[in-house]
Amino acid sequence: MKIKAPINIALIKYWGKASTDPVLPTAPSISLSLDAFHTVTTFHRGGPFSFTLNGARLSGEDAATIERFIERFTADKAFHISSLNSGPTAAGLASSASGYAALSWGLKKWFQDDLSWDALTRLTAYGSGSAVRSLLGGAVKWETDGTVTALPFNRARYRMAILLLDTQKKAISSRDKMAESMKLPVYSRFVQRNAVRALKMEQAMYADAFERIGTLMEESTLDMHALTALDTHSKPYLTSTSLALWHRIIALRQAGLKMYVTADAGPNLKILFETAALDDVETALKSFNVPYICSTVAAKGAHEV
Ligand code: 2P0
Repeated sequence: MKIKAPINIALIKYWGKASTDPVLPTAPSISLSLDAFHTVTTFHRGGPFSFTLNGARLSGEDAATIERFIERFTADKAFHISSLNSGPTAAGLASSASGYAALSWGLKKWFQDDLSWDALTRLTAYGSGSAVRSLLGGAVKWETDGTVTALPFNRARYRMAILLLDTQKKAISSRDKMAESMKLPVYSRFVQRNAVRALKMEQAMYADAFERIGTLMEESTLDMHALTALDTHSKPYLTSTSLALWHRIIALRQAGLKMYVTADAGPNLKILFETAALDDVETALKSFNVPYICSTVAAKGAHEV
């Protein structure tokens, strides 16, 4: 059995856990599932159990983490799994989201096909919080009570470009960095602002109001990255290159080319724009002289292929 799941990029960021058991976020987040990169995970019958990621067998703590996750679904380990990410792994490009979404969907299919949607999403969140959003296509909301739902979204109208500034593994995991952010005195205000933004984003998506969607996305992004810059234990995720390109995008927007920027647990920028502006956006992106990929919004979340 083979399961494919898309990456997702948050427009309203998930940045902090209200609870780790079960995994619940401090504020709602909203994402778009993207066709740009995905994970394909294959389940093979017969033991001994092993997990291969991008061709290399996991060992040590990485293997133990995956085994603990699998044990939430089944005690039977007479199978092995191979998982392939089509994009870079652990570089802030949502590989853990597509990876855990494909894994949990496959585990449900093989061992617990009658598992409810709510039970599946709750189990998936133990792997990676953002993975719950890769279970669905289009725009997806993950709420503070753990609920995961699709939002109405005009998929065809939008594209997202991913600028690949640095595809090395990130120096600090988002899990550790968000824990540091939560210690900051300003963190509770971030949560309040992000919860309000999530409500406004939902309304903007209903209204298909591009500028509101883009502005709310940038606000949530900058708020999250301010927290990563305020924590003194490790470097912020955005680099001088990220910020320089961000400035160029703002200048282009002021000149009339509507592009809005986001970034996750790494320096790579993602740009939301209208499909109708694809040619003009590509001309602009080429002038940046960095590799990029323009993505459509995925119709489907995790599914069997
Ligand atoms: C997001 N990120 O909403 C945010 C924005 C990165 C920046 O969710 O600790 O792998 O495993 O639940 O989901 C990345 O963190 O974290 C993430 P855990 P996850 O997409």
